[in-house]
Amino acid sequence: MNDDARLSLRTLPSLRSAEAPGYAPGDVRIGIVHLGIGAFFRAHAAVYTDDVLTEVGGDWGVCGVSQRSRTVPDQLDPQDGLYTVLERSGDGEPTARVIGSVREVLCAADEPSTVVERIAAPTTKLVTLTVTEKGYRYDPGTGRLAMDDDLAADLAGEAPRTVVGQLVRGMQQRQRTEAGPLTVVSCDNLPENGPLLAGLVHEFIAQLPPEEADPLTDWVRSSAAFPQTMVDRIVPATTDDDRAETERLLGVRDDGVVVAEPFRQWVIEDAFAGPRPEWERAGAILTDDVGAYERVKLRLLNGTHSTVAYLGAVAGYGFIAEALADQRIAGAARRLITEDSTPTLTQPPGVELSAYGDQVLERFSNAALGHRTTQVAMDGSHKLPQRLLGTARERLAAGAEPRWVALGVAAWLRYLAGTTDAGEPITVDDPLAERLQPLASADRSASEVTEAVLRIREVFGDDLGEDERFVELVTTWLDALRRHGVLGALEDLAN
Ligand code: CS2
Repeated sequence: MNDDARLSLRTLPSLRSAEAPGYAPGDVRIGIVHLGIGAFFRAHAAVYTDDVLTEVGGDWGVCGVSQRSRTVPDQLDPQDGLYTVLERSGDGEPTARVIGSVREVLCAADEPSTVVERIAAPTTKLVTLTVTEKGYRYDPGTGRLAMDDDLAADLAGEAPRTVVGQLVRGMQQRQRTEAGPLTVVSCDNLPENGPLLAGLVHEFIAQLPPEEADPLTDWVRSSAAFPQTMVDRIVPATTDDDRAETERLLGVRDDGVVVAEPFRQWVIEDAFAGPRPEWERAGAILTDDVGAYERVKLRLLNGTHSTVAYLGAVAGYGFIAEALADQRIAGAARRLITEDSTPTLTQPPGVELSAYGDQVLERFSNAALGHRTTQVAMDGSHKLPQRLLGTARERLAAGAEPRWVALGVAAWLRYLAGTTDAGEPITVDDPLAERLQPLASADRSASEVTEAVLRIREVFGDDLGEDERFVELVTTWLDALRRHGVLGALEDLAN
């Protein structure tokens, strides 16, 4: 059924006031498989690829894969893969840009074999991923696979249900059919995301029978690449108001609209196994040293983001911008950036760290985004290690006291207790919630909570829970947050 009231290739020519793709999406063949077709990818790498298709064309269409949910396939299938990026700068009208780079959307849970076939197709040159930190099924404390029933089933040869299983079975089919090299591009906020994923792939392969493992190990080493990347764009969850605004701008309904800030950055290690889109034409930075950019982003942006999210949520602020408008929380964020995180960083080419920190706080203050504290607060057990705890270790090793990192950790512990300062319930969304919440209960003393949670190796490793200085810093903050509330504990920070 042709729905003239909905975004599609048919209604694309009649858009009211939106930027349409500068090419014919229906003519573009798939060259990229993306695992994890959530909002971030659709507002980030899919946009860079859309720019390249507009500028120089190429068979860089994307087959997007949702792991379990049918939400995005059901949103985009009737729209021929088209969707809008609604850009909200906070200064005046939002802008709408229709993206055409996504050419197919699959739900892996419904058709796991099709996912393997797409990865194995000779026309597929890259697999990109945004599956969130927990999607790698790894132990943040060791960087190794956290074996579970799904991984075990994938190893046993069932149709793969995990990202690593899908990658390995797709590579195995490429190796057997001589489909050519493949570059696997992790776009998740993980330290050394490419090498981490390569390690998980090799660890999975090593557990296969030798007759499978040996040829596949050789193929991965000779024909696959796992470049490291840093990705950056704030992409809040889409609301009904966003959808209504988009329909007003387009003149047709778009069920798949995603919202984003104007800022975007993509830094990619220039290490590919085969052809790739010329993403540098869209502003991506190709470099041999992603590490410096990655550490700056994970620590200055994401570490501050998580700290503001936990302080804000417990203080009763629903939005990041709202929390940062409170000078007590803004004061803590500035001190985290200048006193703890920045001293552990080196300046990547073209980046001035204090200006970067100011820009981060300015981006967070964009109230038009409606970025919720709870969205940033989720999955803290998988986020804190790379966002705050690396900074803590390096400051402690330098003989300094990471007071503001300790505040961020204490705010997370207070958040895990499951209530705001006003006693409102907080729903803790975290893969380790069942283990963490009893340990962080308000019925236990601040020192009991701190000592118990900092001994969770998957999050804090074997060292931070044994470092008396750090335990004391976190305990003191947690006690203050409990006694005085967030805003009371930070009273003297407003400047
Ligand atoms: C945020 C990130 O939700 C979160 O954890 O800190 O998604 C953040 O918005 C992006 O990394 C910005 O590039």
